[in-house]
Amino acid sequence: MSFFRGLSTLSKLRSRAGQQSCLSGSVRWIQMQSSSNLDLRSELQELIPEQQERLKKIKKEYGKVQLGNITVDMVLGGMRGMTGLLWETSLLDPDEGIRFRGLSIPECQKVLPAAIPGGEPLPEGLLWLLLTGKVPSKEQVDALSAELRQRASIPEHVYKTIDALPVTAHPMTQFCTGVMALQVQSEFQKAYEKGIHKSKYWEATYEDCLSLIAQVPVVAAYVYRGLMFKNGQIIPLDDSLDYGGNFAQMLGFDSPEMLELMRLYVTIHTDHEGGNVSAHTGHLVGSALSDPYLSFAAALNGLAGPLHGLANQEVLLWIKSVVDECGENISTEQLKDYVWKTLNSGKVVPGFGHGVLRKTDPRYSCQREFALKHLPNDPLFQMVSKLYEVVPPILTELGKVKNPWPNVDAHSGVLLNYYGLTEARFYTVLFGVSRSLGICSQLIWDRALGLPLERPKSVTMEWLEKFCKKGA
Ligand code: AMX
Repeated sequence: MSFFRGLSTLSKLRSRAGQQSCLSGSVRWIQMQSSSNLDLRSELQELIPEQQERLKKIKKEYGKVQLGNITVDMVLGGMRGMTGLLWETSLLDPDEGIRFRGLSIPECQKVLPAAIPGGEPLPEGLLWLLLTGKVPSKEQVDALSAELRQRASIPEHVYKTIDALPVTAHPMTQFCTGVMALQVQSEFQKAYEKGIHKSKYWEATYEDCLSLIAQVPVVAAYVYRGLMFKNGQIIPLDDSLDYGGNFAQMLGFDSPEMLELMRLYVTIHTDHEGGNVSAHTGHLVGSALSDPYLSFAAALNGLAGPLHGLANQEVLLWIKSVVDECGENISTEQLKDYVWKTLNSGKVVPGFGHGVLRKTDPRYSCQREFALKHLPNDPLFQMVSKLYEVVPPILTELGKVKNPWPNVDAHSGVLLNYYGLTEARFYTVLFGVSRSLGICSQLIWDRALGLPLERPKSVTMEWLEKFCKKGA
């Protein structure tokens, strides 16, 4: 059945949620046998053999088909534009933005189950979609929420390990240390030591991934509520709440709007195909059969870089520095001057630009929609709107920036700040919690499909010079 010719189709699909699959391509759905599995693992168990066969067929029939030419620019340019990875859970189009198993963000907002009528999608629903390619029913999502709550307990040593760090350690350092401390419970590692057969790798990986996804919000909340920001006043998990809602309340926020924001936030930050630093790192480390905790901790270290996930922190700090210096009622001309001042001091404008996207990031747009609905008069939101007008022409004028438009990080901080989560240095941890859903989903498929150790060839400058002269 062909799909996505208009959002009107989506309302029809809602009633059939749980009966369709978009596994067969990024913008095509195929009819699947209806499934009544409430258990995600059983659902996967059914899907894996067919996807293994599919991969075998692709290898056999198309193994020698060329996907493009590798140029010296690509090698020197951080592999931009070089197709070199298999990543099943999402696909990024430079103009249109991300699709999760074929579904754009607005489409996910329409079809994924929500906590309240017409509300934001539940991240558990997106996890189900990423893993199975199917839109889950509300019952399936509720069962998954309950499973995640059951898996969320944290061994005491994890807290002690975090506490051993200086109070001033960056929240991402604390968070990543917590994830590393969780690693001692890895089922995959234990099973591997016992000599598990490779056909069973995915099962132990699944166990670790579901536990990790369940545990990271608790660890993140511990970091937030710790001595750095909230004097160690820890708030326990609420057994009646979903994943995103629970995360917000463990952080100390219980307004219905903040719960909705967190559901949206966690949903949209999960996955952005495979080549970005955090996703690629998780996949690369996982390819050595490092367990999901090791792989995800590595991914977090990449996310902590200012050109990647740390940009959300940088954006709010930058916006606040504009307000400190020029006030909330800054004129357009003054704002332009401030942007130029930033650029002339050799810095980037955080929250703008992208390695793949060439238009406004739909993750930015849906946060803007949220802001227009809930906080249209917030002065910092108005500053973000003004930046949307001011920054792209300036970056275009620079002449070298390939994408002058805002990315996901240009918006998230002002929303969080509005609801009282004002500590910008914590923002990348939120991004990290969400990324666990995407990176872990792909790790499970990496193991299920038996994807190999990643090992691209590298060369030296001397090699390049000799090779190119020979060819010239
Ligand atoms: N401000 C100033 N200069 C920028 C810029 C920005 N927002 N975006 C790109 N440029 C510059 C680059 O630094 C580069 O300059 P150089 O040639 O002197 O080194 C030049 O423009 C070309 O870069 P590009 O090909 O357009 O981008 P890229 O793929 O190399 O980098 C990114 C992409 C995101 C790192 C870059 O746009 C950037 O630094 N943006 C600001 C930081 C940011 O918002 N990061 C978050 C991205 C989303 C995410 O991962 N969470």
